[in-house]
Amino acid sequence: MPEVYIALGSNLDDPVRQLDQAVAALKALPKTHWHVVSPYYYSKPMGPDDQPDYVNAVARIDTRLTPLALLDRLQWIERRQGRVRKSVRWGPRTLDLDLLLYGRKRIRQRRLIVPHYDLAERDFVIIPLLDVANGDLNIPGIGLLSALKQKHKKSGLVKIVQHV
Ligand code: ROI
Repeated sequence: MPEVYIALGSNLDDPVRQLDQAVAALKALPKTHWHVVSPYYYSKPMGPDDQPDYVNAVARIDTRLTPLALLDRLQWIERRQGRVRKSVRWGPRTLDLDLLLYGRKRIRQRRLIVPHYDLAERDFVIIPLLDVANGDLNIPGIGLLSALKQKHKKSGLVKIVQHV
């Protein structure tokens, strides 16, 4: 089964709860083996800064769902958690689930670009990805994950300490 990484983000309506709920939904996906979710991080919004800080994380699963079947499932989870697609680009959202990597596949379709087009530039993706993937993960078209580490070393991300 391909190794699949999914980015989670939320900045509305109790973001930590949104991510907890999304993790539960990912764990319940059919044809899928759950691995792990990274720690959650607070991050400053990329895009318009008149919106709340985000909570971000990255999850790893193995799945036999095809990329588009998985995308359908992710969008269904987003909608169920109150995601409304607005005209404002990069506006706030209750839940964002981005398919970052699907094994070694490169996908360029109207609905889906994998690896995620902006993955390497986003500290709120790379930092949690480093928590759950090996540095020797080779990202198609980009290269070794470990090579991106330096670039995001001084990120402003703040790890959320989990109270168990
Ligand atoms: N900014 C942060 N920090 N985290 C996100 O998950 C996020 N998601 C987005 C945009 C609006 C680009 N900005 C973000 O979609």
